[in-house]
Amino acid sequence: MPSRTLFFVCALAAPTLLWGGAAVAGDESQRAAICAEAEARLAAFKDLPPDEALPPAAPGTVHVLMLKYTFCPSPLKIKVGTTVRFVNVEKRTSHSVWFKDAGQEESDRLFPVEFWEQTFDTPGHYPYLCGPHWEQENMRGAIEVTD
Ligand SMILES: [Cu+2]
Repeated sequence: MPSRTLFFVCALAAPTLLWGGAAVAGDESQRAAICAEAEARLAAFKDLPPDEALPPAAPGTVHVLMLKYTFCPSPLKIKVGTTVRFVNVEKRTSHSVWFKDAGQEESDRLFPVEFWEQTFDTPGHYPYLCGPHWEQENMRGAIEVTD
C-alpha cells in the first residue's frame, strides 16, 4: 500500500469554503454557508460528554461533514491511501454514504455525531450519494483520488 500522506482538515476545507464564497451563483454561496456551519458544529462536538463525543480519528484522516443535504467539502481531492471520515453534524436528520456507481453497499444510516470511514487505495473519481436524499434533495458528493 502506498504510504499515507498527511492532510489537515482545515487546510483542505478552507480553500473550498473560500472558493464557494467567492462564486457568484446563489447555490454556491448557500453551500459555503452550510459548510461553514458544518465546520462550526464539528468544532462544537469537543464540548460533548466523553461518552457521546467522536472518537479520535487516525492521523491523516480527512473529514467530510453532512449537514442540510450537503456534503462538505465536495468535491474533495485526496492522495491515495487517505482515509475519509464522513460525519453527520446534524441535530436530527440521518444520512448515509453510498458509492453506488462503484457497486458498493450503502453505509448504515448515520445519525447525528455518528460517522463512517472509507480508505481510498486506488486513484480515480468517486462520486457518491446519500441514500435517503440523493433523488429528492440531490445530496451527492465526489472524491478525487490521485497518486
Ligand atoms: Cu442525506
